Amino acid sequence: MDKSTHETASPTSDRATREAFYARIGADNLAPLWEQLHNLVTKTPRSDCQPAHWSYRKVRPYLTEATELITAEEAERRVLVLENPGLRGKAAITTSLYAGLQAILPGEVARAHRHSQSALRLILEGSGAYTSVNGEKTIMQRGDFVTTPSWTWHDHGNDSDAPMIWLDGLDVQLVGILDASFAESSSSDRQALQRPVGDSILRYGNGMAPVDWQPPPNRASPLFCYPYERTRASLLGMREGGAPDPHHGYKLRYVDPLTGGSPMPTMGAYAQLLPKDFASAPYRCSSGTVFTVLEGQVRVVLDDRSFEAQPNDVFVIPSWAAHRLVAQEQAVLFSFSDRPVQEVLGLWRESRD
Ligand code: GTQ
Repeated sequence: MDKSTHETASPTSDRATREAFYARIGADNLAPLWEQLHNLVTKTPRSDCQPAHWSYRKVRPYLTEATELITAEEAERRVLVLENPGLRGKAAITTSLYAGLQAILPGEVARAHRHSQSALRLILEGSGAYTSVNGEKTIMQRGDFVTTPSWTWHDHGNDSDAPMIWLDGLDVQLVGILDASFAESSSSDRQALQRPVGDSILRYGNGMAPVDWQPPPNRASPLFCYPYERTRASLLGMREGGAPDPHHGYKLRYVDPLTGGSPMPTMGAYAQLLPKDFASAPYRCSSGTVFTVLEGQVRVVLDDRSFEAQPNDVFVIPSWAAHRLVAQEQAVLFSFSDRPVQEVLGLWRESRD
């Protein structure tokens, strides 16, 4: 073999020559990998998503203003989007997920539609409004976790005498990156009801299932309401039964009772109880995670900042950001993330320091 092929090549071009080359090939839709390799294949996640905190006390008056500005009917969904400060203009709370606060006044209806995006709701304020999913109405109370899986018809209405506010979580960005968004509006405001209130809890929520049940094509749980009463009873019961996990306190994930998987394939949802004076050990995982406080108060401590989260506040921890949770009083947190997606793709990681 020619000896010259083994010699180390010396740099042959200056910056200007290279830039000129990049410009020429750029005109043919080509780009040099070597200029961006280290930004594409990073040693650890490098997210534009920033840690952020929305105080309910601050946001709540804006929701009242929004109800004076536009009707639920005109808006279709009257929502203030929680935009991550590192991702402004993208309607994203993390790189993969969307979150918003939806308000619906007594007598209002948010008309029926369906879309390929999966949605979850966590009820923050009010009681007695409903969401109908695929022909079944669920009456919602504070703390309830409700799903509207991909391509299910859903409409919301408020027959109570007070405003109802909930946190919406959707996989908008995930579906967007896959170019898999489809949506349809119903010709009627309210979908026809096919089953009585509570039917899915009776059929799927008691450790049993209809004898010939088959998994649906959207791969979502047929149970779509998880009442807070039950979640809370489980968390309080666990507290009596043993020591908390040093990183999570007492933490449960919501499941599809028929598969053990997440309620919807694209988003995992969690509830955790932090006992009074609990201070978690540092933790991080590769799923950016959105939290809301259901009870108590939590101090969230990151490397370069910390904040105090009160009931109904929302906060977000980006992928791979180490954090600790400190509870001065007993606290209950709800959270959601893209963890099931990363797990099924073999990507999910955590680090427990
Ligand atoms: O309630 O159907 O926050 O379709 C964003 C998109 C809520 C909903 C949102 C939606 C909904």
